[in-house]
Amino acid sequence: MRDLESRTAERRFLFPFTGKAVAPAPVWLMRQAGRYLPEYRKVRAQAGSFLKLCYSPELAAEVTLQPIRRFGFDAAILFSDILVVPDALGQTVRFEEGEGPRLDPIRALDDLGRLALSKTGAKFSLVCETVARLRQDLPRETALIGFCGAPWTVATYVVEGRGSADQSAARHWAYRDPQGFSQLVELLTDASIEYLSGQVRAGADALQIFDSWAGSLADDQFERWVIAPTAKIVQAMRARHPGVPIIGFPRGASAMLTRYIEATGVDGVSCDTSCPLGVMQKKARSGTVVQGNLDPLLLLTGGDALDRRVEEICASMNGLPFVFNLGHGIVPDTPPENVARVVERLRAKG
Ligand code: 1CP
Repeated sequence: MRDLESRTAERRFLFPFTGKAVAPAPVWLMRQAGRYLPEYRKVRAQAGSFLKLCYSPELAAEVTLQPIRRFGFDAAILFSDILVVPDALGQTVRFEEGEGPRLDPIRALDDLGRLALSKTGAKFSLVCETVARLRQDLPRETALIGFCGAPWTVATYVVEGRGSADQSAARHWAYRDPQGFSQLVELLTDASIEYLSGQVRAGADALQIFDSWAGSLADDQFERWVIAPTAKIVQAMRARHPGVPIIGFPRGASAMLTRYIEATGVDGVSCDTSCPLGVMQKKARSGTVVQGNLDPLLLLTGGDALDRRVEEICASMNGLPFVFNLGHGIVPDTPPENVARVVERLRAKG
């Protein structure tokens, strides 16, 4: 793995991570591959199921490349899903059309025996093969971001068996039986370390840890289930792969952002839509790379409202190490023209 300095020379996305602001700001968007693109829907149909798409290196690489070809983003994000980790560990995961993920729930320590790190090899290898293909097929100037779900967020799906409004099944287990729940979180932490390491060995330039449900925890629980496992992942990655930037996305937890940055050791934070621009600016001034935080709904709205907010975000972060992104993922009804419009406007600022 070449060091950050030499990769940075080719890839603008990495500039902010060496402390340098760059104009125009590098840009990529969460869920930049997906259903809003007709070319994605075509490949998705060809693959048959969502997980087959994730485990087909050729097709997964193709859908990762689609938004790069269309919009020329500064970074590609591996096409996969955070639920690949429990699936590879041995939990049954299905994606129902239009309904989201369904897993056979693990509600207590007795069920945990269904999952094992030793089962992950074959499925993790397929994802790493996608990464290796991508590093060959992507333009030299495009960075490649690998990712995993944070152990807490993945645990909410493992325990609930689906997406939920308040993550109560996982939060309840964590209160009722913290020792048992910590065994699940430790298993997911260890699996995530192996998964991310494999992605870096295969050619990922940077990593993002998605903690979409970080905002549902009380502060003492946040310490134990968000901070501690994330810090362990960051430490392990630093030891194995120094110089690979790590971005955390503790969605819904802006009030805990300072603690999160200090205690986990991440290089960057992806800020959600509700994070005030003033808070992002302050974090960037103190040396953390911030990423964010356009409301994905403005990509549906388009027009002046979209342009104004893009301007506001850029003006607020001007001259600070910053990556332009959304505050959460692109929604399926987004007109691709609005995505093109944002990229054009950002580039015009250069
Ligand atoms: O029908 C389809 O094609 C499935 C839609 C879809 C897509 C395009 C899912 C199902 N996952 C993905 C890809 C995906 N998921 C990526 C690929 C890279 C990119 O950004 O382009 C990434 C990084 C994720 C991460 C992910 N999956 C998160 C974290 C980020 C977030 O959005 O909060 C979460 C929570 C998931 C779970 C998941 N996978 C899919 C859905 C619909 C969901 C949400 C389920 C729910 O809570 O209801």
